Amino acid sequence: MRTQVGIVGAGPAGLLLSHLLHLAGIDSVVLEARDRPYVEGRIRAGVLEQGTVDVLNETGLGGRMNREGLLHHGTTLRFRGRNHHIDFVDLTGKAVMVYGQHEVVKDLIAQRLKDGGKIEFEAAEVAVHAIESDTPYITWRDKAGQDQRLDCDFIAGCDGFHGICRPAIPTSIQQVYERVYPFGWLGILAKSKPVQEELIYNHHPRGFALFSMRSPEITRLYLQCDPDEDIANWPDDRIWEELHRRLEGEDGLKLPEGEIFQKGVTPMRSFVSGPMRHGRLFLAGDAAHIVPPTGAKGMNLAVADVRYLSRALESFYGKNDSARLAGYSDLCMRRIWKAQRFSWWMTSLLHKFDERSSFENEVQLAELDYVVSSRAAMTSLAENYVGLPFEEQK
Ligand code: RFL
Ligand code: PHB
Repeated sequence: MRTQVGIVGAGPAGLLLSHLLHLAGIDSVVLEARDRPYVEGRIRAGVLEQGTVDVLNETGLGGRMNREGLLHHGTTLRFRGRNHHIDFVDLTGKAVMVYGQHEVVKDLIAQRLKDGGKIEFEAAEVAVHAIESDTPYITWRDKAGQDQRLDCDFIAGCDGFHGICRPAIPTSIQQVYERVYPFGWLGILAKSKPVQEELIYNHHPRGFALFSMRSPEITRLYLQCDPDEDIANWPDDRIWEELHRRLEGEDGLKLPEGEIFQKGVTPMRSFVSGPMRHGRLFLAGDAAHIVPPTGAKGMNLAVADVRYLSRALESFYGKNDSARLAGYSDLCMRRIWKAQRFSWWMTSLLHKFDERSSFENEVQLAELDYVVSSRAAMTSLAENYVGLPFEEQK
């Protein structure tokens, strides 16, 4: 088999890249280790930056998102049992969209298949070869057990944090930056009405909690927990009890309960590996970087990467110009490090750190107080949360 761009991974990065390339007249094939129901049911991110929403709208993918997604004009920081509203639209003129990542993935898969796109699900033992040459190729075993080979001009490694593409880059030229946090998030989906229209980022002496949602009937809730917490230790009653303790307060906020139909624990880390290119292999999304979810940046960064990558490939094929491909990693890194900074800052602002002294805990509360009382500080939070503007590609 032959294509122009071989894409490993059918997450938001790989699927959107394939869609953007198709619109530019560039052929691609996507290879995905899992089956379609698994990929479409994987519950992850929920907040789309304005720039992500724009990309989806501009490329014909906004239909269901605009009907079913929830446009949020602001968010709430909560501490000492009181809500503090941050008005994104007033502060930045922009908003965010609450629309599940798996819904974006469903929309992308439907569109790719409608456009005749090729997605090979259940591709086993995917391996990339000859990435330092002009004739790279990918091998895998298909779901019928047949060995397959895909020859291509370029390979896009969109296979997430645990994928095979990043390890294909020699460690001697890879620079890795990492911070592992001493906690994780226990996340649930529940059939209960959202307690309010906006998300609540809640600081509490027992640990952080986040109230989010997926629809007017479904809430998404998270609790800070140990990174290796065993979900078996968290029967539903215990989860609700802890959520009530952390989220409710003297202002009378009452969290409605409902049937919990999904739960899981995610450890938290910040991770960057660069450069994002080696020879004819380009990394995008979680394959190259991970942020803690507190800033809601992971999927949005994946979208920004492939937006840049598709334009660079367009210049290569359309104008025989490799300059954008050469500049891809540096351009992405500037955005990635700003998102890393913001995600790290939101994480340290809102979580409980056992190693912090009582002095540092008071400084943390003072910072929260400052953020919600200074228009300058709120603007800084808001402009990062709704997403910094895309840089023009030279
Ligand atoms: P993905 O989504 O991990 O997709 C990678 C795909 O590659 C496949 N794969 C392989 N395929 C073939 N061969 C192999 N050897 C393969 N190895 C892996 C995988 O099966 C998968 O289909 O990476 P991508 O596309 O870069 O997308 C990144 C996002 O998924 C991620 O950054 C976000 O989910 C992070 N995130 C959030 N991001 C946001 O923008 N806003 C949020 O509100 C937000 N909340 C979150 C989050 C992530 C969370 N978890 C569970 C990590 C909340 C949570 C709890
Ligand atoms: C979510 O709804 O899953 C969500 C929202 C905001 C975050 C992280 C996750 O910061």
